[in-house]
Amino acid sequence: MTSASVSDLFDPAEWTLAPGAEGYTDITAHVSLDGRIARIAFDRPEVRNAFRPHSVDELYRALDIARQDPRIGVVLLTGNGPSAKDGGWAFCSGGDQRIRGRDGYKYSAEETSVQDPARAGRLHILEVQRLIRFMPKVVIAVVPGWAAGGGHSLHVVCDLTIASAEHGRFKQTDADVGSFDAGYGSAYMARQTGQKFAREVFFLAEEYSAQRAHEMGAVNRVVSHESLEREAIAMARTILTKSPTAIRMLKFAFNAVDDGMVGQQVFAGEATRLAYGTDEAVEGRDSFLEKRAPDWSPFPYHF
Ligand code: S0N
Repeated sequence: MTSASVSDLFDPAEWTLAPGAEGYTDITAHVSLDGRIARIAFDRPEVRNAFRPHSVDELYRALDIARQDPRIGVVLLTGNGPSAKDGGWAFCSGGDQRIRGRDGYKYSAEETSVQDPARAGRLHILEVQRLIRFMPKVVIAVVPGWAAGGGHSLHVVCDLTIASAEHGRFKQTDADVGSFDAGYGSAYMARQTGQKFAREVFFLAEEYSAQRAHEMGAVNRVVSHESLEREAIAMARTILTKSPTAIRMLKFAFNAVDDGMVGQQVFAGEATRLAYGTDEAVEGRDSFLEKRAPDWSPFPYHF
């Protein structure tokens, strides 16, 4: 696969194909040569990287493979480009409006050869949002162009966003097309920018430059277009110098305040996993297996 066939910003010297990525049609998935960073990209530049149900299936699969890979610490989510039609760049323009049915996104003959009524109408991009939110790794939205509609929501749910100064554009078109992300896309955005800006972005559906989105608190870094992926990789490399456990616990701690009981569950699950590594937990397990009362005497009530 040549650089040009992936994206003009893609550096083939950095990446190798991710496991299982050979068959993808709507996305591309790569891992860095040392196996520690994943690059997953929408690959429908002719429609500003809009996703159809099949795109979302592939995206979910690629993200889940990255989630389960113990070597990968950071995921870059981006959009390939530019469009061969008009040279336009996009991160993602949300759901493909050409195939939106009355009750969501329909699989049609052009979408898949397998007609599965159980899957019709699923807004399963929300499952992708939750995967990004709950994966114990940092996910960076790398925005080379438009982030619109459901694509805007995806950048919002990512842990960090880096955007192209020249082509990065943000627009929440949901209300223009009778759609609304009433979950993370809006409520979590309000956490980032404050209520006034988030309401403006949704109610006016205007276009914002990367710089303006940065000023609002929705974008971490604005960099030159040509350096976008290099800078994203540099951010990832910095994160990879940190303690994986610290990063994981911090991500879940940042999430927990907005995620209710599920946030508590995710954070607590990690705490429990850490506790299993202590002598105290080993004593609890061993006492059960050895059919004796546990001896907690070596373990303090206060440090
Ligand atoms: C992105 C925009 C602003 C770019 O404008 P620009 O640069 O002028 O390009 P265009 O000429 O408009 O586009 C180039 C070609 O690409 C096609 N195209 C663009 N976006 C889409 C799309 N989303 N679906 C299908 N085709 C698209 C154009 O038609 C054009 O094709 P040609 O050359 O053949 O004419 C601008 O394109 C724009 O506004 N796009 C639409 C953005 C949008 O409204 N997206 C949908 C929003 N809703 C969702 O995403 C719902 C799904 C979802 O994620 C969700 C699920 C559950 C709950 C909530 C949500 C949620 O909304 O977040």
